[in-house]
Amino acid sequence: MFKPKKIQTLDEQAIVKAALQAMPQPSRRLFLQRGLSLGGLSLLTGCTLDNEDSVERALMRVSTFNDKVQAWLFNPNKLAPTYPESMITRPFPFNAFYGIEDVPKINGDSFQLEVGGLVANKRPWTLAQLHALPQVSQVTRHICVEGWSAIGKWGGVPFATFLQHIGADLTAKYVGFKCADDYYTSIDMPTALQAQTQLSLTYDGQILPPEYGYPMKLRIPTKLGYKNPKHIQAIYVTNVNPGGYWEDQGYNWFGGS
Ligand SMILES: Nc1nc2c(c(=O)[nH]1)N[C@H]1C(S)=C(S)[C@@H](COP(=O)(O)O)O[C@H]1N2
Ligand SMILES: [Mo]
Repeated sequence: MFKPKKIQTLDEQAIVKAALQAMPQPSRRLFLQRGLSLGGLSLLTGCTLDNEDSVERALMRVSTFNDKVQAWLFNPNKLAPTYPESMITRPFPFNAFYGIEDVPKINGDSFQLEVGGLVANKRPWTLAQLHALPQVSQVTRHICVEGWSAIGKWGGVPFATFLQHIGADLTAKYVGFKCADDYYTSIDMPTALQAQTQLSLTYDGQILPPEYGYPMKLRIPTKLGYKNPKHIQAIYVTNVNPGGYWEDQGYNWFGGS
């Protein structure tokens, strides 16, 4: 969910910039064409913008509206582009909200993936059990909002297969992820079930290295980098939007790429 940073003063430019950031491409283009103004934001949201709270409320409405538009535009049958292995970016970039020296150290032998919420079978999973499920691989492009993208190869279990194994309520709205480094995020169920969404255990044919999310990450080629959680510790199915580490600081929740 969108929580804009506190707006100190009613600085028109800053507000318009925040509204634009909260907007997905098609509406952003429309607004840029029409020259978005505070008046426009006020018309769009039906909010009177006369103090900080009302501006926050208006921005929140824009963002919630965006999530709905993106969810509506999302085509669960459309595949993200795939690439030949010769196009893999080497070395693949590392990114996290901390430096590479602070990557969590996880003991795979004692590791157990927790499963919870609206699922029939809450038994935790060892890595061996996950490796015993059918494995697939993909070469896709990871796009980070910070302005870089890179092609990589991930292998693991189709996430839809995993959700079936745990008896997830597939009519629920969200799947949430808790990570070993205190990162967290959540996705919509249609994206969770999309054919390329993968519970990844390997990178480039090797066990997923620590910096890329050992012991597992969720690879979602239809979503931006911040919606791809690394070092997953717990997965839960819910109808209450769990938000996310960046999403709760203002990044768009749907985060389509
Ligand atoms: N657990 C965890 N997952 C995370 C992050 C993080 O800080 N912690 N950063 C996200 C962001 S913003 C990006 S761009 C990608 C980076 O993944 P990479 O290191 O494999 O390139 O991880 C995403 N998943
Ligand atoms: Mo990112």
